[in-house]
Amino acid sequence: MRIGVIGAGFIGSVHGRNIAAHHNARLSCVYDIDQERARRLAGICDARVSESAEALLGAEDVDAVLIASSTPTHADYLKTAVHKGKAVLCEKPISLDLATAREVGEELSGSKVPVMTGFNRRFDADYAGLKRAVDVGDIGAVEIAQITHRGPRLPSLEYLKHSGGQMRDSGVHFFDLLRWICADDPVEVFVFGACLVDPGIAEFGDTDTAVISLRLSRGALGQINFSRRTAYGYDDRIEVFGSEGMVESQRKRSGDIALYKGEKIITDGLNPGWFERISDTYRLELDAFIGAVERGVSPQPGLEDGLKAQAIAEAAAESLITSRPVAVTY
Ligand code: ISE
Repeated sequence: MRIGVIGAGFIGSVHGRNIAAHHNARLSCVYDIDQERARRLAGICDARVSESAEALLGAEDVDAVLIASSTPTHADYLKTAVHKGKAVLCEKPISLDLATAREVGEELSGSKVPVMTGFNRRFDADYAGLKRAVDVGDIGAVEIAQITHRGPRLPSLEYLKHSGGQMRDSGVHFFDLLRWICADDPVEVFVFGACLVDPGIAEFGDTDTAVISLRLSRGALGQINFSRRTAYGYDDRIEVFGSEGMVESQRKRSGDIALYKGEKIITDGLNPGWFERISDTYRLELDAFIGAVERGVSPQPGLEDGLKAQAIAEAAAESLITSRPVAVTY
């Protein structure tokens, strides 16, 4: 599969390198608004540079497009790519605002062109293990799902200003995981948020710390806690508690060495960042995308999943402002 990448920043470069290393794919071209950045990635991956996104989206040597540019550009590129018949893997979220994302969904609803939303965490082996345990009934009926996502450090202010805020940028991943693992949709959300790491980000309406409560359609409750900063690496845990048991995925350490000395046991610490913890998932996600497109089946998670997670994020962002529970409408 010949793939074009739009956006050669951090995550675009991760995707570009993964494509170039994939046994069944080739990175044919790269576009970035910063042409020097595009040249750097293209150079490493033996690809060509496209002078515009439009040229890349219409190129003969592009079968599929990976959209990893800044969030406000996703929706237009996604629509154009599908209209040109190119399969798409689009980074989350689909748009900064739900109305635009929904317009994309409506406009593309009859299309057979495969679209996948970049919820890469679904491809983590531990999270998939949790889902399996829930699916086969190991814990009975789900009653409480609890997710921790902390740190390790505040992204740059420049990134945060254009990210759409903590609920849309970070939250969407976990709203998607919650729906996927519990096989149920949240119907109501309530959020307390704060700026405890950097009070300055309040100026553009963002938060760096949040506690989110959700009610799912079959009655189960969800709870998610976020912090943009830890003093100890990336801390992520998921616990699903049910009528007949509990299943959890624990914090991941960077290694398994333990030093026994005197009265202490000193073990390896946590992964330094979220990327180190989940870097594998980007490869597995790409592999799933390529496999699905080749087999002619819809790649999962699809556009519908992107829209649903975004609807939850939107309700969460509203609750953050109003300090009231907000119903989620899909
Ligand atoms: C970032 O945008 C991501 O996509 C990461 O997966 C997430 O862990 C992080 O919180 C977000 O800022």
